[in-house]
Amino acid sequence: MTTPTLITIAPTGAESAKSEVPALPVTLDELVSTARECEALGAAVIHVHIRDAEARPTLDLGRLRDTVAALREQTNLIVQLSTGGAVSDPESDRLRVLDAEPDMASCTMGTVNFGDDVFMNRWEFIVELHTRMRERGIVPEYEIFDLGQLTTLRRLLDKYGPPAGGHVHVDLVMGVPGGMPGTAEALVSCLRDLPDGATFSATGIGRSTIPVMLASLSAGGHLRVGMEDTISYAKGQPVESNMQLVARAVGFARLAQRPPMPAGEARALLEVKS
Ligand code: KMH
Ligand code: ZN
Repeated sequence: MTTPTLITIAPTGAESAKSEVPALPVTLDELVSTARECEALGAAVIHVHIRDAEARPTLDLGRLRDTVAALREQTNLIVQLSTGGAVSDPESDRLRVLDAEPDMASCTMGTVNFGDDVFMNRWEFIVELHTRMRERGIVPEYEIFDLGQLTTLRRLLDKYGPPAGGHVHVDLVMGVPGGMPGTAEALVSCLRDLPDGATFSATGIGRSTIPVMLASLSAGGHLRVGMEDTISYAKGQPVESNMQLVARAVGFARLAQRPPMPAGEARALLEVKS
């Protein structure tokens, strides 16, 4: 039996500037229309970073609430808010993201060098995020930037119990300068340390996008794609839209005989409340 592929779209991120990447969706209208088109192509989850009126990354709670409401109203996608934000965001703002009551939220399992910056995720902060999500029924996606962060995840689950819903889903974010490389070998070495029963998706930053996608499909994993992670479609060819990336992922998934997973099935798999 084939396992369908859960496809997550990460359309915006916090790193690229709209002035340099004009196709980046930064307004609520742009985000919602991107979400609708990606859903029609086969995405089931949307990983959301939002921007302010000047297209700068923001964790403004009012905007986050409006975004969750609009995506719920106009799509059937599972709405996952980023608690990672931008590297400069304080912990208090990142925790407050949960007040927007998304279906899911990201929860990164450790500090990592992030290009020239540092993406800080202290143990106490991780515990606080995990605990608050458990209390509120928000399903985490545990973000793993390096192999040792899977050890942190196992420690977290051992000490503080399973996440809301009980199912553990991780996303391997590969190829960040400072994290694990975006290679098949690195992906395979992560598999051994996944918690029992966990599912995983993977995304490869920049030029590691395609190798990671193919490795994940081969290893029974799922896919995250989008302009948060990839702004070149091929060498010298900027990404035209998030839909272009989802369409490519769907094509690879179908070739692997693992068609896109419908959102309803994804909700059941991830134990997201309907
Ligand atoms: N923007 C990165 C510093 C997440 O969304 O949880 C962190 C990030 C991870 O994107
Ligand atoms: Zn993110």
